[in-house]
Amino acid sequence: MVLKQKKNTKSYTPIKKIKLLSARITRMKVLIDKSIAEIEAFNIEDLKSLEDFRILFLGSKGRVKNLFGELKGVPNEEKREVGQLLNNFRALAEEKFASFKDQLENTATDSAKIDASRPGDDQEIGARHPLSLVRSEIIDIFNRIGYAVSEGPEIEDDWHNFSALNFPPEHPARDMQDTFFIEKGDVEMALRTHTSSVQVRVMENSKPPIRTISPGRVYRNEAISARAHCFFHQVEGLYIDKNVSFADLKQTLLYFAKEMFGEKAQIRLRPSYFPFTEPSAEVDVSCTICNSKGCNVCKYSGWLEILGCGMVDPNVLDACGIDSKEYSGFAFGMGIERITQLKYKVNDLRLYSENDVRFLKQFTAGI
Ligand code: 2NM
Repeated sequence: MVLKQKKNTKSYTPIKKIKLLSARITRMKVLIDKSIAEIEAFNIEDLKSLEDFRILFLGSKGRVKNLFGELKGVPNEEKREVGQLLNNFRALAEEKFASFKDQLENTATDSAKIDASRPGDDQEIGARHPLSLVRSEIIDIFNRIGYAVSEGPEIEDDWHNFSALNFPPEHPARDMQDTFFIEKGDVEMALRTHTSSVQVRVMENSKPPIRTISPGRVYRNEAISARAHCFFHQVEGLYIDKNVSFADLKQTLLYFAKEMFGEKAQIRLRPSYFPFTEPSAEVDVSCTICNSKGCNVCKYSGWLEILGCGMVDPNVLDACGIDSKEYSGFAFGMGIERITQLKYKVNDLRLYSENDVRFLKQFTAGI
């Protein structure tokens, strides 16, 4: 009988059991719903509350872990449904955590994020180009004695580049082999071969006294080598007033040489020829590399050629509308590459335009 009863009892068991288990599932569903509401209400506002959230829901003793633990007691036929609910619940907690983590890590400025004891990142410092450094230095030196800076176009007409500057029609510089010519409509234009063309404009447009320097890029039709390039940079100077003399020119250039190469620098002038000046001279500075003792840079002469100069030819003054009977002036021109070569011992002109950082970064200290 006992067995029977037992049997009878057993026949009731499934109903009882299902009821019991249903109560268990209902309880889980209630718990999940409660936890979902908790997730939604949880206020994450910094890394600390984010971590609290993680521990409460996703930690090893958190809600997700606990509820998944209870899945073991759920009968197989209901595991699927409850498992689905639990998966959704876990996904909700993970999504909220990831989204706040992302936001906080990208915007956080609080001390939890910034480690003030870390060494700073290295900053790559650019360098000014040596030609630019030397150009600025030349401009500064002449600014100090009252010279203004004038600039003009690189594409010039025949008048400003040649005729006004007393270049005779048959002068070799007017040849295709020496100058780059370009067609502009019907007119033939030249890439300026010197910045004297800028000074023609200054003379045409202003009255003496004139004290100006014209830095800029110029072009010559030359084969490129270590010593020549088809473009380079010049600074030309012009001073026009009443009674300007050759002595004024010499003193101005001596001042320049001492400012540029040091107090010990000396200059010497050798007679020369330029179409726009008469008389003309070439100027050497005492070799700063060997103190004039003789070295391979000055070719054991003790002197280095740095510029050309002269008294502005009266033809040039008159062509530019300045009365050569009332005024006189001097002019000079130097290559920035050449001055830079002497100052920084650059042995190949091509280095200036190749943009090799190993060359350029040697000038960082000049900033
Ligand atoms: C030089 C040498 C000598 C020069 C002449 C002029 C101007 F416009 F007044 F005629 N400007 N620059 C000059 C004179 C340039 O370069 C070697």
